[in-house]
Amino acid sequence: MHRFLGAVGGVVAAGVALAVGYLVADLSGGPWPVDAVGVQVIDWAPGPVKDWAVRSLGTADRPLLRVGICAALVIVAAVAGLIGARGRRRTAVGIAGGLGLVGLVFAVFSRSSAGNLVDRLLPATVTLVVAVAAMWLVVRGPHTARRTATAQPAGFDRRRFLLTVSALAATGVVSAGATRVVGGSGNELRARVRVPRPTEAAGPLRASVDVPGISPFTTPNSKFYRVDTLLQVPRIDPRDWELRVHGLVDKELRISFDQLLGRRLVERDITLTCVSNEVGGPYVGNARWIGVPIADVLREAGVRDGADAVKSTSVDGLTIGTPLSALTDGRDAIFAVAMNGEPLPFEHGFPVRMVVPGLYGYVSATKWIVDFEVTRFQDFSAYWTDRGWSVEAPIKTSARIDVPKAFATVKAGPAIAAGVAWAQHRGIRKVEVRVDNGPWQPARLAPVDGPDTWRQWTFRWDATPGTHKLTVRATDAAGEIQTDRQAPPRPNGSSGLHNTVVMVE
Ligand SMILES: Nc1nc2c(c(=O)[nH]1)N[C@H]1C(S)=C(S)[C@@H](COP(=O)(O)O)O[C@H]1N2
Ligand SMILES: [Mo]
Repeated sequence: MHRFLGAVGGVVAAGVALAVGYLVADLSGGPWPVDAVGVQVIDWAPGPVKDWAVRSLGTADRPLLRVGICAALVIVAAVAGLIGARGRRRTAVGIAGGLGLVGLVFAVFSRSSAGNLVDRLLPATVTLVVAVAAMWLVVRGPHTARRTATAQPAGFDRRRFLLTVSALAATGVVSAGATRVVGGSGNELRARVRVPRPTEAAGPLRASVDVPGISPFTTPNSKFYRVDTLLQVPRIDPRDWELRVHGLVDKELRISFDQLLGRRLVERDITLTCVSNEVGGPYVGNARWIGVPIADVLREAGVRDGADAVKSTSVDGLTIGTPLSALTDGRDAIFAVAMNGEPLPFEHGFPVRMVVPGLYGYVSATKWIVDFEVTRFQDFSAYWTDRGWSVEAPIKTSARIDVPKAFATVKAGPAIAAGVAWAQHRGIRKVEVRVDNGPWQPARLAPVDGPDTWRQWTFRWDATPGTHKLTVRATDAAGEIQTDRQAPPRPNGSSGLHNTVVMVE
């Protein structure tokens, strides 16, 4: 019986350590040891595993990774508690300490949202200390009574054990609760930032097409897709933020957040797309951004001959390589500070990120950017290209059917299909829909201001009873028809036509 209790005690010891560590991580901004391990797992995961995770888990992959690591910990902690209950107390405490040390090592070496070493070490150190102390408190219980001369098994002070474990569990629960109450949501950091008035404001938004189920022209921040490789979102204090511009430039620049806001600011609608988006997938969104033209900054720094790329780095050390030409050819590439009328949400790069029309996010849209180096592609490789994705990745012309949903049931008679199409920085000229194997018929296009956003489309058709397949294709402003050749996201973006099967009755 008390072996089982030992296992329970081990789990509680691990739980309290993780809970207290989480609170410290939240307050300090340093990595929770579980996340430190998780980020390294992400970096080490082979490409196909990552692709699978994105494909089948989507944004649930992050919480699942946390759960997986915690589950592994719980099992080891249970075993440690069990061993401790059988009298090998030092081993049990040693295992707890070993696990804590692993967390500490990963906190030092894996990518992390924390800038300085103290913040980095704090949560893992506290977790380690609590883990060791809690495990010791748990396992000493069964062995308080000395073995008696009659060689009876050690007396087990059940009451004391239960008290200890309850106290530990309560500490864990209180820590978890405290995280919710006093935890740094970081909201005050964003609240202090006033959305700057753009030097060049965008025109009023045209009314979004209003078919139930269609993607609105502007994606609300809360619905905007998120793709990155951190478990803990950085919460950078803008007062500590600085962008270093260096490399093949005449003059190095260091730009503070206030200085950035003091520069010429443009407001633009730009659609972002992730290279991992499958045909018809959700990793695309459109927002109204305010930011500083990157070309202005480059002009001030003075680009030297021979440069053809920029290597940008986010606070956690992740790197992205962008063709210099996309930043200087007149398109609206910006250091964005606002998204849909708000300071950037933390998940989307607060306080500053890059946005470059026409390029997939992994080669252009650096969130939490802190370093901007003008360089040559031959002189570096970036995070994603090290993992098998193409060095250059313009966005492929795509179209998506939002309504009807796949396998929806539709009433016979006049029906409507609707969705979005995008070919950033070229623009969409035409969208066509085909019912079954019929002719391609033009869809109606919503007005847009420019080539850098997606375009909503609607299509009226006469639904006849039976099962039908709707297929959509777009043509970009250069007259290039979207290819029907199917390609997976890797290495430079999916292609193929999106279709939806509907039941008409
Ligand atoms: N620092 C950082 N920036 C990043 C990434 C990342 O993993 N880390 N992912 C990129 C990718 S792959 C995409 S598609 C876009 C997504 O931006 P969003 O999460 O704001 O939609 O951010 C890009 N910027
Ligand atoms: Mo992406």
